[in-house]
Amino acid sequence: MQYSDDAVSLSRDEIASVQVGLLRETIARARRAPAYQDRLQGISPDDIRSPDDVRKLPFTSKEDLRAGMPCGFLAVPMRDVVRMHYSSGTTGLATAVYHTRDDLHRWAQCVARGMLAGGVTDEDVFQNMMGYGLFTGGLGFHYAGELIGCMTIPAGSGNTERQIHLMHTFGSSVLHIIPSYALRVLYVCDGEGIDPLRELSVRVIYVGGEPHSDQLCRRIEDGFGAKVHNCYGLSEMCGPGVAMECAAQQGLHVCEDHFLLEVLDPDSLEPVEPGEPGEIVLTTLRREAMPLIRYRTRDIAHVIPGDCPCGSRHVRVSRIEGRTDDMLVVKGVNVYPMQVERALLGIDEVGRNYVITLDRPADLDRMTIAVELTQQAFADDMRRLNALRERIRRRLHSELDIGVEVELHEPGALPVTEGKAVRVIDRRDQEK
Ligand code: DLL
Repeated sequence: MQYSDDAVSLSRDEIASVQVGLLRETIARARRAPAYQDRLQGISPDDIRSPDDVRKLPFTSKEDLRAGMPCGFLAVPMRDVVRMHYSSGTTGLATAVYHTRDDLHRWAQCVARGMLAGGVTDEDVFQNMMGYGLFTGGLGFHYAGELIGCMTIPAGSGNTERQIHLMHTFGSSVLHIIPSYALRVLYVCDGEGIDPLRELSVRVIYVGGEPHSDQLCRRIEDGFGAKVHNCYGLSEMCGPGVAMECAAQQGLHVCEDHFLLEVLDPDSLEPVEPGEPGEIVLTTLRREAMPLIRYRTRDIAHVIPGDCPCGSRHVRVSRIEGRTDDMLVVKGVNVYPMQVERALLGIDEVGRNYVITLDRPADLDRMTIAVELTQQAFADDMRRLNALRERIRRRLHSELDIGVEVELHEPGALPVTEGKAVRVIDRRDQEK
């Protein structure tokens, strides 16, 4: 029988009432963790009468998790823990996240909900091209694929030729992959003379785990002839599956019966209006081993106002627009790496990879953007290459409001990672 999920059809009122009940339980459970005993003093589950009452609770930060390592946030006896993951997130020292058996099952349900919303069924062959191991990307989707009943191929990341061979041989129809790595796969297909549109059967691709632009998703869609769905998550909540894009591709639905979302101004910590960007702050509603209250993700996104045509009333968020900690201040101007990607990938001649380097010669900030071109563009004569460099430079200038240096490279020249891409090298501190 096809796996299904009733919670997806909850009304707004039902979601609010489920959240109040679960938030009360979460407070009671979190109190068992040493790190929350003091913080939650004086707060009673009865103080929660609406989801907005979450604002009566204290925040939790990555620094708090680090200070509580290894077991300060553990709310169950260790014998109830069946797995741990270990995450550095995007920056900094790693922290442990623990799961009970039920936590793992509910995590699989969240991811499965998103996969169903993208049209995945038990007839699909699902190739999971994310790292298995301490990183949550691989195992997080693996059990969801099996829950739905897909033939699930635990391909892991890397070994691109073998990945393509698997897709070809087993007719993989659904992929889960880091977005920058998806472009690499297309590049290798090209080199091997494989046309993904004719020779592969991919129809749905889940991407996530790192910031990426709409333009990048459209390139992956065109390359594979498939629909790309964005999936957001972080190890501290579980991993992938906190919010996923449905077939309408108009934002990511948060699993609101598992996570309570706030979008706050990162300075005032007051809620922003729907449509306005702010920091995503999340409270787990069902997690047993490690409930987290008002966890400050540092990810920036906005709530998408209005109803989604897919029918789900679970709130939608935009793609991640940046992080409060990846903002670069260059020549006094705030710059997010995502703006660079957006500008570059709107240019046809630009290939699949770019790297931003910052240094400070003669005490002045300099931003250099190394860009790989497509094979065809790179083969052009010097005059046309110079004109192209100037066009890219101007495009970046108007997007970022600062002058930048542009270097053009041949395809494959810049370093690639099979995990999360490293896009920014900031050498300014070393030059003080
Ligand atoms: O990256 C979980 C995940 C794996 C999500 C696979 C989706 C797919 P962490 O390693 O703890 O967990 O890193 C979490 O990655 O706070 C974001 O900054 C970033 N991130 C995750 N998904 C997206 C996305 C996993 N779809 C951190 N878009 C988060 C942009 C993302 N950034």
